Amino acid sequence: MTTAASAQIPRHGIRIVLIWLVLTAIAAPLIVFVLGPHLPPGNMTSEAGSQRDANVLLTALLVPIALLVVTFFVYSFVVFRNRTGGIVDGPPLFGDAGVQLLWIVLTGAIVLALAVWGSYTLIVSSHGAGGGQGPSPVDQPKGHEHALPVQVIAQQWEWTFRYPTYGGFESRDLAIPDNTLVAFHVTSLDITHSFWAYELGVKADAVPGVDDIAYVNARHTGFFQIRCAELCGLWHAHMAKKGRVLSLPAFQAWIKAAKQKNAVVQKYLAPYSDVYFPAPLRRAG
Ligand SMILES: [Cu+2]
Repeated sequence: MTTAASAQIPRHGIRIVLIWLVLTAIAAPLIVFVLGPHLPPGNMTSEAGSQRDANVLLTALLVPIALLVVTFFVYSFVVFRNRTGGIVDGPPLFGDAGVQLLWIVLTGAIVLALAVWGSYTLIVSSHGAGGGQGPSPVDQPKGHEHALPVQVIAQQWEWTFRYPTYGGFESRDLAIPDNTLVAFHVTSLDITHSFWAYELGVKADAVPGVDDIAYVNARHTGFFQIRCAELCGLWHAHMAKKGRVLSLPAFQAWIKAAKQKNAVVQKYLAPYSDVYFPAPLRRAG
């Protein structure tokens, strides 16, 4: 490399950093304030809200890194183009200890900080919602002992729901009250499924013989999607329905009507329990 060319390097570096800073200053507020509110899974529950905040932070952190790479490439394509027409090899590069060290320290710090923050969010601030931590989540939300229990039962290929506070009746529809802490007790009758209530920010494994608890506190009324998030056989994709968050009076009215509607099957149901054993197991015994 000629002396003149080497002298140009800091100037190019400063220009790239300046362009990158301007682009980042434009992109960061757009991500946080314009794109952020629309990122999944929304804000229907406090648990979903904390997951959305995680998505906003990750996007806001990753976009400057992507912009730096793109800026460097575009700048290089434009400025360092070979305009002579002939095929000329560029000067050989033999590494740069400073840049390498900076790269390792910076990326290492970002990854470690995200790992610490991600673990904290998963374990503490999301209260085990969707963490699938089994019957005793590492962290439980305040007042969890007074949470409204709703049992979610998966089987090939249907979801049913039981309300132990209201006599343990079983319903094919799911409704929960707003501004109330709800404890989903997710289990399965046959094989492994996964209860994914998208807008609630809940994804909990449904495993036979396991009572998997996930808490949610819905901020407002509305519909939410329920899906099975574990490939569970031929009609896996049919394990989809809509759940509802109702106001407390509407929920109580719904409970009354649903209990009445499902009363005919009540006598065929097993008594309410944390888990149930599927018929083949019972036959084997
Ligand atoms: Cu399933």
